[in-house]
Amino acid sequence: MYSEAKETYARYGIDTEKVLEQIRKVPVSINCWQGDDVIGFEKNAGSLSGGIQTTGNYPGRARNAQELMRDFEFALSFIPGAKRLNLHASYLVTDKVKDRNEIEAEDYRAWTEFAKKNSLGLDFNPTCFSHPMVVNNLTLSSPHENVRDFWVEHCRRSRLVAQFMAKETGSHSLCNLWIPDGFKDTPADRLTPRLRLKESLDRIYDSELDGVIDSVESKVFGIGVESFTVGSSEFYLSYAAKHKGISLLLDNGHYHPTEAVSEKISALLCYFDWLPFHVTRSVRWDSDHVVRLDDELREIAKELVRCNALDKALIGLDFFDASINRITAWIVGTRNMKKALLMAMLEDNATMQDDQEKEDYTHLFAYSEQMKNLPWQEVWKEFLRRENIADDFSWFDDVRRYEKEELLKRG
Ligand code: RNT
Ligand code: ZN
Repeated sequence: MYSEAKETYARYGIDTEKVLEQIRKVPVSINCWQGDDVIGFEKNAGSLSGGIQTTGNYPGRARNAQELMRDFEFALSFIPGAKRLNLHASYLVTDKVKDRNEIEAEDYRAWTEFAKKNSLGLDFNPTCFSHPMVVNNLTLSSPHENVRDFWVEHCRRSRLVAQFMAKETGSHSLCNLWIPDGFKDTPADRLTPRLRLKESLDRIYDSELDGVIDSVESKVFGIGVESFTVGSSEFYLSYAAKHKGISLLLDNGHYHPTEAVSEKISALLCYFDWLPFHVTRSVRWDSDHVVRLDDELREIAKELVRCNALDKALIGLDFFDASINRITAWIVGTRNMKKALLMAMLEDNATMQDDQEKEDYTHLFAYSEQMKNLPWQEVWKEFLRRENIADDFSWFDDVRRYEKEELLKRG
């Protein structure tokens, strides 16, 4: 079946062997927080706040680092190609009681060891939510100096942790900042909080760090902070554009419903060296559903391939669904991202781009629909086989077995 598909693709000028070589190398950074409902391992961990929400109570949530690592490794065994792990500061592994403004590289050594063992790159995020120092939904833009200082310190230390991760793994580390800051109801002053956030960012990003790629993540609204978001799209886009070394992270759940992140990629590519992502799926709001192989996911992947931007893209995932088996969520969500990339690589983009330049929109229209008839599934299955992963649905039985033998025994 694969060799037939290979011949079919060859007739369209696509070398599936080259594509298989290429797809293997594109890393996807898998979010650790799908495994435990964004709770983390702090000694006094509270409930999730910051306007984001995990819903569902499927059994088997990872309750500690050992369980999360075991679950993650198990999920990895069904995901082909290069992988990274995306961690939050709240997933530190230490016996000590440490507040967020006290974290150190050592607190994440268990993760760098884990990453080395599993050939993973590591990405990192300061955790500016689920904490009593989030006062009235504000962190870096708070009117209270002590609140701002606390979170500036946390973010500065987070960047040092990312630097440590980069050094240990020999790969870069994306350090992405997202804060929940906003107001439930219409503010009287939108400017002052934004100026304070700008000042806090300047304190956080006062020097470039080896191996660290810094990014800022904007948002429209959160639950309980519906009327105003300090770190809006225009705010962070401008900040990143004006500050060397800062990138803008695109989370496709963070825009108005008819805005498409796929449409923004080429615009940012004109100006930025790096293009970090939180790929997610929003259903009616920023609901962080598990990524499906849907049209927008495919369009994002197509843009990256067509713009020849795979070496600039830092593809990370951001979903957390507690209503289904969490390992299944990791496997299917990550595979979908990779499938979308593979499908994009298996289109005859050269001919279609040529159509556009020659203004032959009729051929472009018909030919782009014809691309949908090509046997990408056979190439996907070949990809799995070459990675020693079963090419059928049997992985699901393995996950069910793991659920029975491991997850259901957790309290
Ligand atoms: C929230 C942001 C943020 C978080 C994670 C946990 O709306 O998307 O990226 O989801 O950092
Ligand atoms: Zn996000």
